[in-house]
Amino acid sequence: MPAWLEEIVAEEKLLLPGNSACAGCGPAISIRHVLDGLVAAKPESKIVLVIPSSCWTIIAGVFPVNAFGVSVQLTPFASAAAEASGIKAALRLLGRDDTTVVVWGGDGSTADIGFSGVSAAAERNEDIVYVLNDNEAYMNTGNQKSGATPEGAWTTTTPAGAPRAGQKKDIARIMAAHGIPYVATLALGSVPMLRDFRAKVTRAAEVRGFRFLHILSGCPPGWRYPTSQSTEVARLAVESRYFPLFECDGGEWRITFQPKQPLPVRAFLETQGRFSHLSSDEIDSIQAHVDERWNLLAGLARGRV
Ligand SMILES: Cc1ncc(C[n+]2csc(CCOP(=O)(O)OP(=O)(O)O)c2C)c(N)n1
Ligand SMILES: [Mg+2]
Repeated sequence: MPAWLEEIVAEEKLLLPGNSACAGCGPAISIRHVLDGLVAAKPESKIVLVIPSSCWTIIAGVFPVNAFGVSVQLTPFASAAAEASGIKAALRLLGRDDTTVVVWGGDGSTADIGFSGVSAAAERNEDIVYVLNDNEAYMNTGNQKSGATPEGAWTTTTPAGAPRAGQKKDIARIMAAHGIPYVATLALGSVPMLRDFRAKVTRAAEVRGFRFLHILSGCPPGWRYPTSQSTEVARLAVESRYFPLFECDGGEWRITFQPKQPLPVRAFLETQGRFSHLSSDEIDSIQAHVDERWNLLAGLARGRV
């Protein structure tokens, strides 16, 4: 095992055992690598985690129980970014500016209900790390469609007979358009992707100002795949270019993971029951949109890999 991976395996894990995440929860793996990655990058810094309403309100637990080895503040959807901004300002006044304030927000809260607050905090360039934990629907309340739900997906509000029309909101590009210092997309599907993931968390720890990390993580009950498959589904999302890994660092775009031989998007869609109703024509249309988005990104990155 390479030394960097041995160090990661040996880390003290800040998502504690015995928490109430579902079996195979993709975001549970992701949050461990966000928190532990921030600590590895800046061991002297404390972390305050701000969590708007989501599955993670439940997983975090009810006071005095806490599923994390860091301080946690639970908050309504719309106020997470404002609350994180206020916590950071208060810590600064107390002389504890080295504390990293992290929002862990779902796609419903970030892309939809809390978006005005997220956009305002980005526009003010608040010194916080905002993580979008994207499982592509309002999962805690039983899988309702959000702005981040992909085209064609089944949810309880977009049933198989009338699945999600229109396309997933391009939230990372929307955030980059705010001119913030750092935006990146992350997914955990393989060892090289873990390395890419951790490099982006390290970069987020180094940069000052508003940092936005968009993580795609699968939800076994919501996406309808077996609990053992979260990592494989994330790998297929990236290898098929359904979810490209890139960053926009100081305004410079770079594709950070180039699939050697891109898989057809069908390989990703086929792993999940939420897409099982799709016809070949519908899958072709999704493929065309995947290719369009990739070409747009490649244009922004202008060959930077
Ligand atoms: C204003 C408001 N509307 C509805 C709810 C009910 N609610 C709690 S969690 C949740 C789902 C959140 O979805 P998302 O942000 O994607 O996070 P996930 O549950 O998928 O992790 C909803 C709708 C709420 N808490 N507040
Ligand atoms: Mg969600």
